[in-house]
Amino acid sequence: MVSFSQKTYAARGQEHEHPLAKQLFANMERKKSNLSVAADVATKAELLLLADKVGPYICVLKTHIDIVEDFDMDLVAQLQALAEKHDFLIFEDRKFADIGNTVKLQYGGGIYRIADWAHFTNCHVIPGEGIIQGLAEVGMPKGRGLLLLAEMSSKGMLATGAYTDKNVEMAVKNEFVVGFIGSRRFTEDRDLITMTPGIGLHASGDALGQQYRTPETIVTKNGSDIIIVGRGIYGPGKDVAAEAQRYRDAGWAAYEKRLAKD
Ligand code: BMP
Repeated sequence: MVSFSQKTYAARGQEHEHPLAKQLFANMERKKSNLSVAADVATKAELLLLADKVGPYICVLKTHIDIVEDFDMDLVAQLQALAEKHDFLIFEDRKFADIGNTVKLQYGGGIYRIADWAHFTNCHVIPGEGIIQGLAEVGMPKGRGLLLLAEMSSKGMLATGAYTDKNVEMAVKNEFVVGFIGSRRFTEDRDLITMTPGIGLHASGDALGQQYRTPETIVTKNGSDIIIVGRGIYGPGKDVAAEAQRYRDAGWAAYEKRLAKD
């Protein structure tokens, strides 16, 4: 059997049973992009400007909505308009980590109402499978998808070995789960999408434990599907659109190289 990472995104989209995964793969193929930008900025204006600049080059915009100090629902409306204009999906990197009943309230309600606008969100499975069930009760009826944090990119992270294996086990059997945050392809049992943060073409890390690897290592060698890039694109003095294009091209070249491998 051909492994999922040897298939094209287009073919995987056609074969996938989850409508959101289908939509994502079709988007990636259309835009020739496996790039997600991590928009870690502190104001509404900065977030909208960044999304507008990188929009043409990305398949997914990753947000940390609780960083935005002047958040309001108009920001969400404007982000949705940009998602429409530039043809990208939205991933709120919320990293839920509580019991099922609590995450249901956090995901569907509160100030942010994440389930109303984020196509993807993610969680830690520390509390056990109930967290997935709680999030699914809110997200499934809205056609959303969940990513499990099977690994992290930071130095000394504890998501390894048996813990990572448990993530994979839970993901395979829960239809609300569409993939993982992690550094590689995790399973052939179902086509679960891996998104990888900690990507940098130039830097090797930061002062707080972040570690960077290249698109080639992550996509060509490890079989991950989407690269997530933050400060590599909008650091001081950077031409944001040019950097986004550079990472988009590097991510896509790494994918094409993977397909060309025997
Ligand atoms: P940067 O490329 O600027 O280092 O940003 C990485 C982004 O990915 C941040 O938004 C961070 O929260 C997120 N992230 C990460 O770096 N490592 C992980 O393991 C999981 C993450 O969500």
